Amino acid sequence: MQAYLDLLQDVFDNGVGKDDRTGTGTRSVFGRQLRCNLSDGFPLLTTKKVFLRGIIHELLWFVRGDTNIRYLVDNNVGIWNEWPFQRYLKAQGRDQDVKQGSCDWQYQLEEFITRIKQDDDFAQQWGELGPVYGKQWRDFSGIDQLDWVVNEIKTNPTSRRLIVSAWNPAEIEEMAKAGLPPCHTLFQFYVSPDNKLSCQLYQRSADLFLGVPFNIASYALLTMMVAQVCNLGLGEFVHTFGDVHIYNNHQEQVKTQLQRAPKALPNMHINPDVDDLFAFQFDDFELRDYDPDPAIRAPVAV
Ligand code: THF
Repeated sequence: MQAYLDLLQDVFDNGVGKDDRTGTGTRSVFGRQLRCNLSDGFPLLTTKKVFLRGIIHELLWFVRGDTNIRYLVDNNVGIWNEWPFQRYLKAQGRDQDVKQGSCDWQYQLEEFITRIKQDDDFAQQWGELGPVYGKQWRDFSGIDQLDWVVNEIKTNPTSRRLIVSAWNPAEIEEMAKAGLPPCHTLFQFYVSPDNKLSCQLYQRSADLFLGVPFNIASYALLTMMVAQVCNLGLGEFVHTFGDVHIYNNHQEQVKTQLQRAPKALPNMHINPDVDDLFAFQFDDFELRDYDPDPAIRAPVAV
């Protein structure tokens, strides 16, 4: 994962100050690419501990076509909580009074999440993120893109059209209302002549410190799952970025991380009996030999 650290250094050194939607401010560059060979080990950062349990649940949640945070909340994964909470506060006209990150905000967020857990009607109304990833992957204007692409890889592996798009212009407005228009916008699979599966992601906007380590691991895992159900070996994950940025409130964390040296990558073991992309469960994944440096906490810009 030296490539990730090099990109972090690049954006840290060469990024230019740029305002953003969240009001946090960033250092940003446009157009970069990372690649990793999936047979070298599982690309999970070792220079900070990454929350893999959250990554696996989030991916299974996308693959299920789910867009309500209820499933994540039930599994104690909080990474999508802030967006529905913000919408809830806004709907009540309280978004100005309750300042993000304050004690009051923290307390009210916890109360909100407890209600999502316990009250089905409340969860249905307020836990919904709109037609985000899960919806587009499984039901883009009626098309189940994941099911389609797996079949296509199996029956037509030389195809150059093995694409799944989360960017649905007709529904962008609706995504923006409750959650976010997709940051990881489109991905393409590639089957090499020696039967190895690669995947390239185009990410239009990338929170390099917080989000990207999640995104890399998530797409690496998705590629491994698709390779397994299609009986293919592992090729590369290619990660192409549009606006790649470091938030101004992540600078100290970035410096800490850049002082650390990467260790050997861990290995991901997937239950070999699963042959259906939609049948994977949390317990089918086991990470071995992961020996990371300590986690580095950072706030997420909403
Ligand atoms: N918005 C922003 N500003 N950054 C993002 O990375 C991002 N995402 C998703 C949607 N909008 C985004 C949400 N994904 C964390 C990780 C991924 C997220 C959101 C938050 C996060 O806080 N990670 C912490 C640990 C979390 C925990 O332990 O609970 C970390 O240290 O990695 C990117 O797709």
